Amino acid sequence: MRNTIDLRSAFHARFGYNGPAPRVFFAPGRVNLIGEHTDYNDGFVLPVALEVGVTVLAAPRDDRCIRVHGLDFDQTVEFDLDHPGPGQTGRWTDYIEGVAHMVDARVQALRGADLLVAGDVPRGAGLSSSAALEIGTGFALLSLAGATVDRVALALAGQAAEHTFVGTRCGIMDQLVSACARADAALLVDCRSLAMEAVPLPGGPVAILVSDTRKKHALATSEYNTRRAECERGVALLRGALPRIRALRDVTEGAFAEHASLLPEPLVRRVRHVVTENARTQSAAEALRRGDVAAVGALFVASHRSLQHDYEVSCPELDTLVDLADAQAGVHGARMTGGGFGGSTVSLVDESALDAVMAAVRDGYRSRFGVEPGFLVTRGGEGAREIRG
Ligand code: GAF
Repeated sequence: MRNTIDLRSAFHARFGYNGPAPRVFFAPGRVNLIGEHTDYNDGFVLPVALEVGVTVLAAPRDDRCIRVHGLDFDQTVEFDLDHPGPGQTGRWTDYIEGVAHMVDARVQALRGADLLVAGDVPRGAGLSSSAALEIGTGFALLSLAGATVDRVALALAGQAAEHTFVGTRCGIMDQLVSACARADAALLVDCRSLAMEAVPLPGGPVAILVSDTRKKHALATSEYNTRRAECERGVALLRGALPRIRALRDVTEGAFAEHASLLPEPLVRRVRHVVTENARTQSAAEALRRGDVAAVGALFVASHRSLQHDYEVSCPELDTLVDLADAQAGVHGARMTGGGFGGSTVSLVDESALDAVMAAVRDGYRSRFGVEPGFLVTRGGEGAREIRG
């Protein structure tokens, strides 16, 4: 989280503000342990909130205008809650304007506000700085309006904002973990019922290492929407033999094996990824509950190969980080995390081996791509909250 003393003085300077101290809110980014591209198939995911995220300073206004200053972009933008813009401008403010309108539509009583937002999630690393922006600003606006923050409803508002104002047909994982995560735990989410379980992380001797390719995921939005459409087409074709299925979540590994011939290339591989990834995610949650880190690591490795060859959302940079990590002593397993086409990997690493693993991965990656990867170690952060004092 950014230093709130610095942010308060930036708030006063930017808005020429002399009222009572602005309130401070924080929402985290995330790293997904396993369950990739399963959320929009009504499946299971197992993400962890990070300790880094987006900090929002907020003071109410007497009108219905939202004035927002992005410290990282050095840009101030204004919009009016009563006259929504068209959205999809491609600017960072689409997320904020989108969530403000979605939240306003639900509670009907938002006040205008001055907002200052500042992040410390590495940008473009696929760690959901956008979901943190949506959840942090939505949380702030609801709190200023005196409304009770229903965290699941807030996550759904963030997802709706992304569909409408940004144009990505994302699932619910990123917003839900940013809003609802518990410290030191992964969040097992059933993305159909939205039932959640905090599964304690091994902690102590095992760390979660995030390695950033520093490659921007340029194709992410168009390819993401294509994958989602392929899954929907897969469901439609499988319904010929399995009329009761509503989503790929309803297809068991046995049913898939029996009816795979109904699916042409590449749909057969797309569906195989989702069906097997759902099973892996539930197995990983079970293994985590019994503290079996080796079993979780083996599932990471299988998940990555499935994303690489069947779902085809990896890239040479992600594959290299995974292969380098998997070759090191003390690494239980590594995989790409998030939407893919760049972004980051996640590895389970013995605490005692962390420095050696980072050094070996850094050297190997730099000698192939000429850039150093970024690293971040997390113990599992907490969901969105107001920071008092
Ligand atoms: C992105 C999306 F926003 C998530 O909803 C999820 O689908 C993820 O890609 C892939 O698992 O982060």
